[in-house]
Amino acid sequence: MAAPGENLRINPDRLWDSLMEMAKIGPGVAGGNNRQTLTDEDGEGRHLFKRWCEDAGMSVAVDQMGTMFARREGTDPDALPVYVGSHLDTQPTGGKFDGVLGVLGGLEVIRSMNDLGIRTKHPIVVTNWTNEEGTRFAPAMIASGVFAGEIDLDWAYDRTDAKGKRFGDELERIGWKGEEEVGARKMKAFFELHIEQGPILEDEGIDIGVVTHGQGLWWLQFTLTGKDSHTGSTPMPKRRNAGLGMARITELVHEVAMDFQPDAVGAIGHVEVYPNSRNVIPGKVVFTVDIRSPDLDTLTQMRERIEDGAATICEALDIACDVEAVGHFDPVAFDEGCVSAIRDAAERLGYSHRNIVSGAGHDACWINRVAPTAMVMCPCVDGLSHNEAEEITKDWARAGADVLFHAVVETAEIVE
Ligand code: HGY
Ligand code: MN
Ligand code: MN
Repeated sequence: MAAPGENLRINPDRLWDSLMEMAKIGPGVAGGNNRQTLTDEDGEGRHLFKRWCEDAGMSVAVDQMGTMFARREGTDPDALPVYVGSHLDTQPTGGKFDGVLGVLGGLEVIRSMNDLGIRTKHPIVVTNWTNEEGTRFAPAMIASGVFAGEIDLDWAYDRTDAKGKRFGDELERIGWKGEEEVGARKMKAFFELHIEQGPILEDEGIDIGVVTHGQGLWWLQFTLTGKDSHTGSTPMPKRRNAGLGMARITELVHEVAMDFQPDAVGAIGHVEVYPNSRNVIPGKVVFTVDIRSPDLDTLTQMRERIEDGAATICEALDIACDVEAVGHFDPVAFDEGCVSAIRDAAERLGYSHRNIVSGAGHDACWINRVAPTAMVMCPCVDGLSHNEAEEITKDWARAGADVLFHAVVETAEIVE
């Protein structure tokens, strides 16, 4: 029987095998994954995860946003559970580990508890949050946002993808729309294991990122409206070129982010051009500006400068400019008690570690609003993510999951 804080270790081969097994579902075209939310592939991955959880003795519940909760009983059924998890959905050109490591790392904690005969006072719940990526249906972290009471359920159901399909309809179609009220569950704590998705840990040769904060984010969807016309016969002064407006705003976003270095990033990753014909000046473009900063005041100034600058650009080009905020959360400071549990675990297990601010958004950023929350990160090769070439090593996965194991079972209070 393991004693509190004893040198608990997960089974790295079993974790790695499960990661590789899940990666077979929704394969990409270059070795990664395309398992986008609410697709048939997402549904298949959910079924596999559910089967694994049931094989590990857990009961699986699903809420109205499709989020999955796999529960391992504690000795006190009334004690608030400790939650652990992340997301199984991926980018269209995603990697095998973004999100998946956190869900299957949580499952590996349960499997290891079963192997070692560990009992805890508090139940433990492994969670798969629906649509963390926000790539098919904006915004990102939509299900954890509804759970935290920051996003309205019906607004979420009405989100549409590029083909006009509704979130709520697709959730029903794949058979993963649960009955449970979103957010009714109360948590003692939530822990999320995630790859860093940046270069710091690998560059410094450090095993574990103790995530103290997360960047804040705005997703601003711009719709510029000019006039379709012939690229050959329309005189330059008479053009109302929405594409040119987008190009100038793209440059503006980069300049604003560079003005606030090192505490700012900005880019445009989503673009729709209409009519998208080689010999038609685009009369309409729709694109999403993604700006982030760990500092709230910086984030606010960035948004103001970009929206004011875009209005000036569009006025000069005689095109209309509409902006809709389709995603937002403020910078996050994680719970110091949970952060310490992670740092102490890394220390006791002999893993090198450092404090780190998460550049990417995570479900933990919303759950931190409703429960004590913290994250543990492991390195990834070249800091690359949201790319099919995303890679980690088995040792990095082991280190992250070992630390997660300690943080979760100690917070859940091991019972002798
Ligand atoms: O956008 C993000 O930071 C996350 O990968 N969804
Ligand atoms: Mn992720
Ligand atoms: Mn991601």
